Amino acid sequence: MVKHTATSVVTIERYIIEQERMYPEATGELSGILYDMALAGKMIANKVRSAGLADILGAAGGINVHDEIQQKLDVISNEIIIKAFDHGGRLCAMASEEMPGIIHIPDGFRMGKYVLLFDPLDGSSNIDVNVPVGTIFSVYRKITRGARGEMEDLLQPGRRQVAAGYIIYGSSTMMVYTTGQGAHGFTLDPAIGEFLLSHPNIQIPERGRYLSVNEGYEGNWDEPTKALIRKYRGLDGDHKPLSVRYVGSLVADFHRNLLGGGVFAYPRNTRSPNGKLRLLYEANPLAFIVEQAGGLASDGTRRILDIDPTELHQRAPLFIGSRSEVELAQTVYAAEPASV
Ligand code: P6P
Repeated sequence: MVKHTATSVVTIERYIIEQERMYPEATGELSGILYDMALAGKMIANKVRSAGLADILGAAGGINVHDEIQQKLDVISNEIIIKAFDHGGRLCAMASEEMPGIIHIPDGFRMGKYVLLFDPLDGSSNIDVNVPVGTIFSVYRKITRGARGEMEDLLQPGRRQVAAGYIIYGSSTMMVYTTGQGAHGFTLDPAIGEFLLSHPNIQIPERGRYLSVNEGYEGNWDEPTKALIRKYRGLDGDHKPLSVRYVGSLVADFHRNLLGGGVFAYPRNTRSPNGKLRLLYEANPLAFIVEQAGGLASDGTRRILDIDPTELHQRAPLFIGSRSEVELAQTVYAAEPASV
């Protein structure tokens, strides 16, 4: 693997090929999936950037599986990703956070040996107020017999991911991905339409600076959670207070903490006993990335990547980011288990 620095002019395509060369047995299919996701990200970025201009803001009127008003860009982003992948012959099935069930590859198209799970536009309720949003994705190898992908291929624990990443549509568009060889960031140069290596081998600081949590739910938290958040805020007298930064868009909060150090917490609460975030579409891919960057991801007691999923849209409480802060959450809940 060529040693790159943040000043090397390296496109994401070239970086993917260089990583592929580390595996003599590689067929190039996984590399193709990463190329196609980068292309889909550029297309979605173009739509998001122009959202304020064309009259595509506001609700599409559709209702997604989580009874949330579906933003038009959610629908468009979902279609962009499906169309980018349904004919490439690399996948045998897909699943989207915006759709209820398995997305089969249309008859007549070649089947591949991977499955793709994605959240096409997480945080889309923030679009109308110009807050960063993101696409999140996960790739697993097919484990069932036969050509066609099955639900069992999608319901794998996060530790079996072969790749994961996100694209953040913020002040700049960035793609961060891992294939298990570190986490790497690429920034889109809109003048040439290329993602260029900007953050090789990201390492999250061991101790956090930031706390990302919606304190509006404090009245719905159990006692151990209240005690944990007090520790994060330094109110227990034993811990340095963290600066609270909460955008309300997971990818934006996660990305800032990944680069600057911090913890994102979405605890269970009496309104959402399993938290709000989805295990397969949000927690697992970001957990793979953060562990590759030297951080941790837990539901408070279990490593996120070790949770065995039972349904596509199951939720999980999430504590993700710097090792020190996630370990503190595990210590608090080990002493007094969550009671909601
Ligand atoms: P709350 C956006 O709807 C989202 O799924 C994540 O992007 C974000 O982190 C979370 O919900 C915010 O949830 O309950 O704090 O508004």
